[in-house]
Amino acid sequence: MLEKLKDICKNALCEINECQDLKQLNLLRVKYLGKKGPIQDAMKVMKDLDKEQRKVLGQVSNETKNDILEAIDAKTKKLEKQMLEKKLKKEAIDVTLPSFKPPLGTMHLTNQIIEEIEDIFVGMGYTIATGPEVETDHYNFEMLNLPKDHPARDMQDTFYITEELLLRTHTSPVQARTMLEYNGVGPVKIICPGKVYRRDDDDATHSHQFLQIEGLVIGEDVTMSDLKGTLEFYVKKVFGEDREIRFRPSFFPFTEPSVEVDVTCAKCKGKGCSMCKHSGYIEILGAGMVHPNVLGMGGFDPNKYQGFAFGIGPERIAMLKYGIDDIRQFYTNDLRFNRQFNLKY
Ligand code: FA5
Repeated sequence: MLEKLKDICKNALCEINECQDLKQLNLLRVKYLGKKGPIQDAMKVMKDLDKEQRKVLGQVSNETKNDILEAIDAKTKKLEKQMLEKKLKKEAIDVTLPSFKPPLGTMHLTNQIIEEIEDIFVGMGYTIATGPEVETDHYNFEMLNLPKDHPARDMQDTFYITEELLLRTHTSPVQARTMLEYNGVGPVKIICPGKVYRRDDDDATHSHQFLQIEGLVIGEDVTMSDLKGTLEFYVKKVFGEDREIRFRPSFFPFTEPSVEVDVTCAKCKGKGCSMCKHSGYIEILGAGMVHPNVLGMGGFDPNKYQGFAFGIGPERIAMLKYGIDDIRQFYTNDLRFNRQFNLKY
């Protein structure tokens, strides 16, 4: 029996030595050390042996098991080391190779045009104000002389979140917020760029989300000619010295008088063509003198202070400046479109 165990051990060590993968090694473990293995089988004669013989057989069978186990453990470590070395060799990186150049992004045209307009107004002494995009009915409408159920609310179809909360339809609520911050003491000279939202159907000139830049000036001697001079300066800076503006009477509940501002057409320079529908002019923004009610609600004494305000649509400015024929181009993120206007960076 002892000879048989010796043979089993010899065979096992030989097979373990030749084994070349971990899966096969595990099968050998089961084969030799499992319940149905040859060592367990050899132990079946135990019951027919006397005490001394049993002791010797038990000792030898334990030694055999330990020898096989040790050989399997040593082989496992060896195979694992070999596998790791193979993997490391395969995945080795040549750190001296030149790396890939990540493609460089560019500033989006809407951001460029906003920066350009901001620079013009900051150069005239304006500071930049901000306000929330999720706005209250109170600031978006009521503080701007648009009480609930006022018919002019229809001019700006609104995304309501609750009855009191909405996505701002214009940047004009920042006028009201700014006035309250100044506690009725002028002068005020701010612009506010930001996103606005309207339930407009998207088409070539309308988007349900677009940008506006609000302007607000309050002082003790502010007149309509200050508004005109400011906008004329701005238009010439953006479009060129040869462009003229004109005021057309309009209506906004928060300004009185109110105007739409047109600029001479880029194509025909005011003579009239198909682009400007033969009027010679293209509309670019809404503006007016701040309504006394709005000044009053904002904490300014309308007998002491006057102000003007305007609301620019920067996408429409960019469209006119760069000949873009569809506002949806700004929001579809076609990189070929975006890359054309990498003017600044
Ligand atoms: C207003 O939103 C006023 N709050 C502007 C204003 C401010 C007037 C201060 C007086 C004093 P209006 O709805 O006309 O006005 O919008 C202003 C500009 O936003 C438009 O001239 C246009 O350039 C742009 N605009 C309006 N609706 C859209 C739209 N759906 N998509 C893209 N641009 C738009």
